[in-house]
Amino acid sequence: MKVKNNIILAMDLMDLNEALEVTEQVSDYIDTIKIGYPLALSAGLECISVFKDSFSCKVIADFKVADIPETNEKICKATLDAGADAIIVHGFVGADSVAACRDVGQRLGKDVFLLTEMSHPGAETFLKEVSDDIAQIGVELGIKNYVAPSTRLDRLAEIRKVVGKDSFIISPGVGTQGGDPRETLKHADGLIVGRSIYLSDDPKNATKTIIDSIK
Ligand code: NUP
Repeated sequence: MKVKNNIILAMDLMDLNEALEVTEQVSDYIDTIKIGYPLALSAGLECISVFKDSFSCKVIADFKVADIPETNEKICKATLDAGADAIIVHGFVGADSVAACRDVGQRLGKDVFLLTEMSHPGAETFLKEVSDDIAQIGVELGIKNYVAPSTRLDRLAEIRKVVGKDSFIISPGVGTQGGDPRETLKHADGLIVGRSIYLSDDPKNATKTIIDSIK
């Protein structure tokens, strides 16, 4: 996946019109939008195609799919059929569940992102211990796209080592959660940025400031 200016907007505003207005303001700079449960549950799954039609953007559905393989398959199919270009899936559920997502992605010609370690402090309780193994499962399954945290650069660097330089890593936690854009891009290919942009008084300028800081 090619991401303009290496920035993915995490659009977690829950009012569709407001979400579209803010996205419009940054659309010169950003061509990839991540939509998760906050917006999809408030505005409906159709919001994916509304974004795609309005901005000709790529949409990554952040549904952190984490179920048995048969259910994962249904979730991925419904999401990708609704127009999403990619879907984020959890790895802690094991290889069979991830493989089910991978297969739907392959069948529909769409991307599957494997979430390894999460960016929030609570990820240290359980996930941190197993995230290298999760990344390794992804490698064994031939997954090429990963999500790994900008808030713990040592962990991000380690996960990069596991998945290799040819894999594509996008990294949340930049800005509000404390991650630094420039440092993060030493290990990742794309930054996921939400509140620092969509809660800013001037989302366009906030985006430009991040872009200037990573040049
Ligand atoms: O580990 C993760 N951390 C994280 O923040 C995995 C994620 N998918 N996210 C998502 O990235 C989170 O749900 C939100 O949509 C976005 C970060 O937003 P913000 O902290 O920049 O507002």
